[in-house]
Amino acid sequence: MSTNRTFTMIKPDAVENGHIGAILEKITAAGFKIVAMKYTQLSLRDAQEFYGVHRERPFFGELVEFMTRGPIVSAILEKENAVEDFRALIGATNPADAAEGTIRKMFATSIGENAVHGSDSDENAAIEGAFHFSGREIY
Ligand code: RTP
Ligand code: MG
Repeated sequence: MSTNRTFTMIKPDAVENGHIGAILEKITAAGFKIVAMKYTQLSLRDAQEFYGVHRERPFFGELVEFMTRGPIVSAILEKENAVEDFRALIGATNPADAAEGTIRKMFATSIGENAVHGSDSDENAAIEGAFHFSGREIY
């Protein structure tokens, strides 16, 4: 398996609840290398574009409002099998269904406010990473 990349955000709920340090610790302890990272806040337009695939879903308005209400940490992570392994590390979308020890089980509060994002494919990881970072911000 070749080393590759995924994209993550620590969402506004986890930032508000003071979990940035604990989540980054879990990520690096699991073997992910941080190759880009920033503390930022999404504009309405950013969030609508980033989650555009969910535009027709009933929770879209709520999702955009949540993702823009405060700062986030966004990062590009590198590891063998990064996308799949990171999805396993964060756990199911709904923390009630997430396995013990996963980031969402530990830090998420609801299906909507679920602490972290993880890309769902190599293709989307590349698109999402490029949405948040220029080439000069990736090391
Ligand atoms: P993400 O994209 O943030 O990593 O989450 P995911 O793949 O596990 O879930 P996805 O289906 O892509 O949904 C994106 C985000 O929308 C919010 N959501 N709310 N209220 C609801 O029923 C509901 N369903 C999804 C969550 O914040 C979810 O992570
Ligand atoms: Mg998703």
